[in-house]
Amino acid sequence: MGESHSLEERFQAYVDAENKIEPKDWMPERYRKTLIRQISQHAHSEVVGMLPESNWITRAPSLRSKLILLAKVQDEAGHGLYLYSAAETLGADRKDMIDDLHTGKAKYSSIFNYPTISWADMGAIGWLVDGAAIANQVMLCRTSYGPYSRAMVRICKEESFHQRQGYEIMMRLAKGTPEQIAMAQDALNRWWWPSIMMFGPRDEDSPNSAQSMKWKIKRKSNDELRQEFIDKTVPQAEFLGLTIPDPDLKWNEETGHYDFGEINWDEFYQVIKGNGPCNKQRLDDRRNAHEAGEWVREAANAYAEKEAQRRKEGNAA
Ligand code: FAQ
Repeated sequence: MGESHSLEERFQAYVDAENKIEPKDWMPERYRKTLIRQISQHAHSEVVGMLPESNWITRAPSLRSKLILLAKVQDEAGHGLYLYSAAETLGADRKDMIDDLHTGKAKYSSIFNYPTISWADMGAIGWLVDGAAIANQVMLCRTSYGPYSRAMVRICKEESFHQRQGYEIMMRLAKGTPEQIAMAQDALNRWWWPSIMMFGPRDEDSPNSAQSMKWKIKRKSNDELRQEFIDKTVPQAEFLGLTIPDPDLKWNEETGHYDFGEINWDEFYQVIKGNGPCNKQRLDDRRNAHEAGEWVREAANAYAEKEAQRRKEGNAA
């Protein structure tokens, strides 16, 4: 007991000195569990996050926009893969993680449970959802767990491209015909509040934040990041000539930040409990995709087994 106490103190001092924790280093069990929880939820979000956008690949308005959207959705798959790998370095099993997603046991980001009903939603997702993801993930490039922080560096570079492609779509629509302007405004109206909910509960209602910040898993709190995102995004909406759907949004000279209206926390908790507009559809689509890919996994495993056998025979010879 005494020994583990001093191990924890040494661990904390090591983290406080800004060292990275690597897979084979000693770590408190709760640190490992917290990371597996966060990284696997993050991986699931990337993978489920492909669904709302893939809905529009076949309906993109030009070859150029189709190519860009396709590349973006593929990037999200790649992010999921790095993140599942990062979770595996902590001893998590990929099959278990994926089973937990498919049975509804694991969480993934609330934002992906909203429908994408027009092309403008591709713009709003890139601009707002990737924008929010970047705000949160730039701090994760400095997270204390080495493999997670390294995965985040590449992910952030790709998310920046995603954010630009979304803003470009919004810009074209917002400078277009009255119908296009209305589509852009409608997408902003529907995606604004869910995007600011993405940052998670208010700090006082966030059960994991204090410990995660002490361990430097998280570097900024949910509310700090939400405020940064709002401060950065309001001028972008003004540039587009669109109106953020919050009558209480107002620049506060004293604090140097935008004040904003009350978030509908009841909606947030309903969505993360599984009762959002598209939760069921998203999980059904994931499960179907997984089942349809069974033959690919079987073939890949058969090949891996054959290769292992061949190497073993080669070594014996
Ligand atoms: N949705 O105590 P906290 C993306 C849960 S990736 C659902 O504050 P924590 C890329 C939370 O897990 C987007 N659940 O938790 C893309 C916890 O549940 P638990 C995902 C949420 O971990 C773009 C409980 O509430 N990004 O968008 C949400 O300290 C476009 C209490 O909350 C990441 O995952 C939510 N919004 O802070 C892809 C980034 N918020 O496990 C495609 C990494 C909270 O105790 C297209 N994750 N919960 O039962 C993080 O930074 C953190 O996990 C937070 C939550 C900040 C999300």
